[in-house]
Amino acid sequence: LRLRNDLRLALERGQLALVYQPQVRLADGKMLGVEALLRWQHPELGPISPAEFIPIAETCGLILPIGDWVLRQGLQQLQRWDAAGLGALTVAVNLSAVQFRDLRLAERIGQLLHESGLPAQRLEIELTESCAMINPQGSINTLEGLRQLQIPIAIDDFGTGYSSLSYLKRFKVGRLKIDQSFVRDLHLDPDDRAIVRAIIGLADHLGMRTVAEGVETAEQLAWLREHGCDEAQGYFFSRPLSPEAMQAWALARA
Ligand code: G
Ligand code: G
Ligand code: MN
Ligand code: NA
Repeated sequence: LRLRNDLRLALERGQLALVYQPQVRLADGKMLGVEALLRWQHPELGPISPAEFIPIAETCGLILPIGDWVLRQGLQQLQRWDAAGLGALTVAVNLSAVQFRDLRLAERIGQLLHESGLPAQRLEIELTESCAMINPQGSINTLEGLRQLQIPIAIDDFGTGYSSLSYLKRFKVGRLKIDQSFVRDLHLDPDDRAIVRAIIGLADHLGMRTVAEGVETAEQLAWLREHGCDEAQGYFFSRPLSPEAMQAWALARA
């Protein structure tokens, strides 16, 4: 209850911030974009994870304003990085199930894009597999609305939910993010290797790209590259960084 009240104030008082983690193309090591990750610096309790406060925001009507703030902030950051000469990066934003079932989602995001003046292709919406499967037919409709606006979509934490392959085909998303639980023990566990190979093969055949999450070692990276994964993200490249640190990282790498 305390957190709920504090969260109400957090937006107004500037306690929310985005950090960014690079997404790197494996073929040539080029940084293509970032994932935006939300942080709450509580004045007394210190940093609170979105895993803890997003569910609270969902139950008290705060997720839509917070979600809009994240989208607007991420797009504004892209404009600042454009001005700093970082090259046309994309920003991937996580969406909660409550945002996703808002019937005006496409309209809201279209409006925020319009305000930013950026093309839709510079944004990517990340939707978890379990969130997409709460109401699969509803998801198909919502995803169609986003597709009409040419907004790229990724299925996040792929492999941990229970999406049937027939729905996956009908969702028509551009990218699958391979959950980090399969990447972690890639070098130890032949089952994980089989699963990741299968996801990459499936994505290839359905015309989707793959992003491996939670890549921490050169061995994982080499295996993923060798097996045709398109992109990767994880501590091997960088932890999530402040906008300033992300900019320095990108410029040093370019
Ligand atoms: O970055 P971190 O490991 O703390 O993220 C924890 C969880 O919070 C992840 O599942 C991530 O997808 C989610 N998350 C991070 N930022 C956002 C956000 O802006 N909106 C939503 N809905 N979830 C987020
Ligand atoms: O659910 P989602 O995939 O959006 O959340 C990503 C989460 O994973 C973030 O909280 C982020 O901080 C975390 N993360 C990113 N890279 C790594 C990594 O290489 N290893 C681990 N253990 N966590 C990571
Ligand atoms: Mn994500
Ligand atoms: Na994920």
